Parts: sequence; C-alpha cells; structure tokens
Amino acid sequence: MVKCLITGITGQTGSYLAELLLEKEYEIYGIVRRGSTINTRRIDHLIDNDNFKLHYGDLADANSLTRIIKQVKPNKIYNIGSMSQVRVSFDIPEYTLQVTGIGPLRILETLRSLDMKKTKFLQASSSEMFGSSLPPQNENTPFRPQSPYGVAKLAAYHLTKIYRTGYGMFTCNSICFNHGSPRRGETFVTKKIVRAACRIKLGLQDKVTLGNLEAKRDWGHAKDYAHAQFMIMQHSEPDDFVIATEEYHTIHSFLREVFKRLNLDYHEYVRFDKRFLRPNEVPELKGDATKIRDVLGWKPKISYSELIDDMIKNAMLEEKTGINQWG
Ligand code: G4F
Repeated sequence: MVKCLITGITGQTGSYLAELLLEKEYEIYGIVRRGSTINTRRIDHLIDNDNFKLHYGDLADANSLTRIIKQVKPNKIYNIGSMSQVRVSFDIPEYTLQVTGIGPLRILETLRSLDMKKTKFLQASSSEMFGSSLPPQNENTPFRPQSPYGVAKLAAYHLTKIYRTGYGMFTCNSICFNHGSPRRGETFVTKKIVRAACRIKLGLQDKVTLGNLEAKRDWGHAKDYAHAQFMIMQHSEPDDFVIATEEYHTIHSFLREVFKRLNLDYHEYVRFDKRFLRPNEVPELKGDATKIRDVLGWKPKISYSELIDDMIKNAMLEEKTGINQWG
C-alpha cells in the first residue's frame, strides 16, 4: 500500500487532499501540531478510518520530522503546512522563515540523509512568490516577493528544485494561486467576508472591518487544487506547475457579490481599518495555467460563482446551527 505523509493536514487544502488520497486507497499519515485548543475539526470525520493515522510533529522541529519519517517510511510526502498568513508574516518574520522556508528543507534533508531519495516530495508553493510581477503569472514569470511569507515560500521553492536537480530526487512544486472553500480559515479575506455577511443577514453582527479592497486575486476551490497536487505527484517526471483559474477579481467585487447574494447592500456594512493593510501589498495575481492544462490535463471543476455559493451555504449553516464544522 502506498504511504503518504501530509503536513498541514488539519488545514483547508491538507484536509481535502487527505480525503482524496483515502479514496485512492492510500495509507495516510498526517502531522499535527500540538495546540491548546482542538485543531482537528477539518479531519475529525476521517479519524475512524483504519488507513488514517496522525502524529504529533512540527515543521519547526527537525527531530520530530526525522522521527516520523523514519517510523512511517512514506512513499510520498505532501508538504502543505506553513505559517500561511501573509500579513502576520510581517509581525513574525523569523518564525515564518523557520516554518515556511526551513520546514521543507528539514524534510528534504531528512530524506537525503536517510537515503530515502525514492520518496516523492511535493512542496505547496504560492503565487505570493510572484509579488509585484505583472499578471498573468506562469512558471517563467520572475519572482518578486513582497512579504516575509513570499520570501520563505520562494526559498522553499528553490530548495525543492535544488534537491531535484542536485540529487535526482522526485521533488515538485505546486504553485498555488489563492484558494477558498467552506474550510477556509476565518482570518483570510474570503471567509471573513462570507461569514460576516451571513451573520449580518441573521442579525448577529453589524459591520465588517476590512483593509485594501482594490487588490485582485485569482480564487479557485481548494478541492480542485488538492486534486491538481495529486496529479502532479502522479506524473512520470518531477516538475513545477502553476495551479490557477486564470480569472481574477478585486476584493471589492467579491464583497459586492457575496452581499448581493444575500440581498444586502454592502455599502451599509463595511468599515475600513488600516490595521488590515500590509507594509507591502501584492496588487494583482492572476495565473496562467497553460502548462498544467496541457501536460496533465487538469482544469478546475468548480467555478468562482460556485465557490461563493458553497462558502455562503456552509457559513449560513454554521451560523444557524452554531456548529463551526471546519474550524
Ligand atoms: O485572504 P488574504 O489574507 O490572502 P493572501 O494574502 O492573498 O494570501 C493567501 O493566498 C496566497 C496565495 O497567493 C497563499 F499563499 C497564502 O497562504 C494565503 O492563502 O488576502 C487577500 C487580499 C490581500 O490583498 C489583502 O490585503 O485581501 C486583502 N484584504 C483586505 N482586507 C484583507 C483584508 N485580507 C485579510 N486577510 N483580512 C482583511 O481584513
């Protein structure tokens, strides 16, 4: 049986990936960080599956990674975990570099030093690496990161390539543009807007406070992106691929769209606070996914409009039942 190790399994994309790989009858080993609050809500429904096992570990702790890799001996490792909040990376840049940049290096070095070079490795790279480069961005676009997070992801991206070219290992980068779903963390802008709109509709909240509404993002559904990552690892050659919808929208238009679907006029409910601005902004991200479409035949199945509907439907249910299913 194929053994897959997933970091970031408690997060949005990691949880979709775990579901997909279980369907493929793989044995899944997830790395979970210890926290004082329960952080397994997105994977609680998988815990009784005999092919699903969790280990405590941390991308910041090389010993834990080495111990788990030695014990599990995975055939494939999906590194989905990171300190994923771009704005927060300006507050904790050193920690961001440690987890998001050096974390993947710790895994790669473990594989090299244990002579496990046959284990395949996928790094969840980010469109944030493109930073101020103009859209559409693809695998040949220059990287101009604008945040500690972008720099950390770029270091990990290059290290992943170096282990491929230098040591002949099967190491790949999935360069993911923004993605959402009902499982999106609540501080990211799409979930923040959807949740606030639902709460306003239900009379549970008065306002939503946001930062820059003019930035443009290319938003896909995390379920589609997990599937693309699976396909990248199935390919005969290790390679790097952009994963994107090739469509972009301002935060402003996302906001308008969500409120409109709930028959609300967003003008009445939005407040600005400079606390949500970043020292540097990435103004426009829109991917060119020609390579993954042509080489692997991947394209997104869930449209932007369906993504919004899915997020609203689930957020409404959460607010009405009081059960925050996805954390
Ligand atoms: O939702 P965001 O925080 O996502 P961001 O910064 O684009 O990063 C996400 O996508 C990356 C891929 O490109 C991932 F690598 C990363 O881990 C993460 O998943 O912010 C989106 C935009 C930004 O321009 C931000 O300035 O929304 C703007 N924004 C405006 N008001 C806000 C807010 N963002 C947040 N989080 N909260 C606000 O109140």
